[in-house]
Amino acid sequence: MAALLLSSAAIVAPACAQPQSTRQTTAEPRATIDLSTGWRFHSGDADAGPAAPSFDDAAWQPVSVPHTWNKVGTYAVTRAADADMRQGLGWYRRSLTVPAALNGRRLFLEFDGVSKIADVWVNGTHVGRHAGAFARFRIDVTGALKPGANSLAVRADNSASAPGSSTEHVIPLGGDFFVQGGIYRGVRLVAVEDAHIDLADHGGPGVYLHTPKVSAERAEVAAKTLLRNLGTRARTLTLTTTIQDATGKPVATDRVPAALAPGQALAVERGLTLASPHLWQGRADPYLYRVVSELRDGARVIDRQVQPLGIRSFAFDPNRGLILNGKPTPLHGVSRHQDVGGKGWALTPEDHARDMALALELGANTIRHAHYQHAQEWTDEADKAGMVVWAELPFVHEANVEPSLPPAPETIANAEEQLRELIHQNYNHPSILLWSVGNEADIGAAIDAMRKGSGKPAQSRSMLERLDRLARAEDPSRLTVYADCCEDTPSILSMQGAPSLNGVTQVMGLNRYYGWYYGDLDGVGPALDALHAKHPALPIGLSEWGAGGAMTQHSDNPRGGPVAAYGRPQPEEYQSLAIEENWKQIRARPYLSASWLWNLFDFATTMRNEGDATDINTKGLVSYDRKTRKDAFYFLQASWSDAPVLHLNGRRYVDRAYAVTDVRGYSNADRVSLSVNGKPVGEVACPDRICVWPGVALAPGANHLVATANIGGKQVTDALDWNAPNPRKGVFIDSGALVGGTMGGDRYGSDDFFRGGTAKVLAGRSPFAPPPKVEGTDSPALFGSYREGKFGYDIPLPDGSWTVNIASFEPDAAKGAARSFAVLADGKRVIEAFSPLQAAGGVNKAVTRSFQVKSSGGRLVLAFEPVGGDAVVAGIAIRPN
Ligand code: GCB
Repeated sequence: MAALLLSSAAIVAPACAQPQSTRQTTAEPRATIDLSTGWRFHSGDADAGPAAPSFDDAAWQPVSVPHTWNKVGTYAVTRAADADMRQGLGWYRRSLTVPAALNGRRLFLEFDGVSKIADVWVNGTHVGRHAGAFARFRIDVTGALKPGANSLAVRADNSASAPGSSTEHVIPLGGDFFVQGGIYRGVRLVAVEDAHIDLADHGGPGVYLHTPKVSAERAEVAAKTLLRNLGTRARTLTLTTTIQDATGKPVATDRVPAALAPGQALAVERGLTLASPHLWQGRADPYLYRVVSELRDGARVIDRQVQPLGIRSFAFDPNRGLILNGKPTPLHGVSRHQDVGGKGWALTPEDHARDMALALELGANTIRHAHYQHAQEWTDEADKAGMVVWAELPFVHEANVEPSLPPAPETIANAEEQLRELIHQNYNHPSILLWSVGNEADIGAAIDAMRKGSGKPAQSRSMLERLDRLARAEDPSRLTVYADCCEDTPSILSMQGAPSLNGVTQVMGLNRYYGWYYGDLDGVGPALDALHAKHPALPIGLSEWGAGGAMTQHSDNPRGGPVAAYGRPQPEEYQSLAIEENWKQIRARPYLSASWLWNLFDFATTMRNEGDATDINTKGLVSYDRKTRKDAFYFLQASWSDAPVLHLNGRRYVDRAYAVTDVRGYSNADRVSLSVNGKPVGEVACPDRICVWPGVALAPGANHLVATANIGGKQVTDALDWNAPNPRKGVFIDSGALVGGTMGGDRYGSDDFFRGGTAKVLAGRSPFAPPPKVEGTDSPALFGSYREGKFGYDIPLPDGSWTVNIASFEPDAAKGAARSFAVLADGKRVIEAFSPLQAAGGVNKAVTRSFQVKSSGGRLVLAFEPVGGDAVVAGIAIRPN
């Protein structure tokens, strides 16, 4: 809406605005002066009263807004040297020249977002404070500004929310994202007449539109316009409301007299009717009308507001999902956080447009705003794109900075005001169908209890209920939703006895990470079925699902390791597998109204140091800088989009560990052909959009792989280049590991070529505790994971004579005494009964066994057979004799 508001404005800021030019078109009723340039910035508090007009800011840094002082998140296992994680105060100053043409007007400073608390001074006078990082706010500065030059100072405060801190009662109090500081969205001065369309309504536009009755023949449009007269004389005015079609042609008009006494605020409620309305039908047809509201004094327009209007009806059915304008509309999409690598939260309209273009390219038709109010520019994009939007209040993880305590009244009041702002400011976006009043509001107490070993259940319920009631009262035309973390999951957090908050809101959102934080890769379907049966009257949305995808960690077989969460390696191939498997379950459940993959983009969070990144959550389909689409992006694109998709996986896994590997890709073609170095490998079908060429032999050194397909009569290709090792120099397998590595001078690949057994990692006593270290080896990393049970390996190996070295150890004191196993090579027993505990003389001590083999037929088959207990293998090295 900001864009629309600005388009009606006439005073435009010059490129360098200190002092700004005073160009003005007096014909425009509502004038704005853009204040994005000419600021000086100082990080931290400043001693000598920077609010004072006489303060000398010459030494401060010249900046323009949007601006943030933070720089968080890097794809490296250590923090970047130029990372800036400061949480606290940041000062901004600039001068502001009020042109003479604005004499007699009411003047408002309008901020689109200052994080997390803003204090504003004009000419040394404190004119206002706003607590909340995500909403627009306006301050009436008519009395504080004088004609000519003025000084403007803003103090932004993103102090961490801790007991006794300035942000103790300003939500969010927790969460897996970094709250960046600064004036990170637009700022302007707005000038109106004394009598105007209200600017003091929780930052909202003052015009509120909805469509109570919609059919193909007729739509009723309800328009509520808030008028205010701040002047001292009574006014007899007219309010005209005009609906324009997408070409700008008026299609319905309403005119009503509006008498405003001095100081009076008036809500004018009118109904307009449209015959044969063109409906807003999501991505299929996101048709937008505009509503122009004009306040006139006789023939003179004294204020004008322009708002988008999408005409649609909708319902969420517990069994059939979203019904949009009478049509069942299955929703599949993504969540989005608002930060971008290199820019943080300080985004331009172009950044928002590029992000939306990526969501469209993916084939998403719904977006969840994680976990707070997003910029107007972004939500305007969503309206135009036809995305269905879940908009969210930042009530995340806890209701009190001491998670086991009930919410403080100040926190509830702040959350209620942020909710009013969210709803009022976004009311006219047709894309928004759901107001989320929270995300995992009970999890902070569960984590706290887990860390301390005891604790009270979360006390967020009463606050969630209040917020839900408020949202329903503020906007009965939409539905409320909440994202639950844990009900009936095998998550360690649900074990902490947190009572479920499901059933408070009208739609039940479920954040579920099967095959990642807990459970099996195919666990999500049965879990959703059970919750659907338990809450039959509630429509369900899968509000989060996904897995981490580190772009520099790779696996030849992502089934070769256990669930990768909690800081362990998270190769890109595991993310792909988790998304493939979860999606099979999700798409088979038509009762699910929607699913939102977590997340469209990698994002900054100082809670994490995992995968190949520091301060980044790697669950994005696209990298933090938006430059790299991970493999999983193409799987979902092939599943969701109508565009031809053909993608070979593994672009970032160039230096391969094995000379023989499965080649995988994603396509919506019926069949796809592969060639390696110009030689055809074969044509395969791609069931579920997944194309697999098993056991492809690569040439030592460079390999050029080309996939081709015909999709809808169009020839499509994709190609990539890999380097393969020479298998005659040896094969090295890191058993039970999702990611290999170079150990003792040898390049080990991830676990592969195995049959049976279970992959395990050496775990600490809690997800937060470090794992034990295995002694007696130069390569402890090789022992960080292992394969256990009765299992075998069928290893592609050139014919010849080899020495095989098996690395083992005893990970478990309780099982050690009974454990012994035999090793067979090509069916022959080469080791009779091997006890790692006996051989090593203790638990977590490395031990190896070697034997000679002659391979034939291009493979070596190894079997590990329990004699007592389970076999344990940490690594296999095969070297030529
Ligand atoms: C969640 C949270 C989200 C986290 C995500 C994760 O359940 O709602 O804020 O970022 O999981 O990646 O763990």
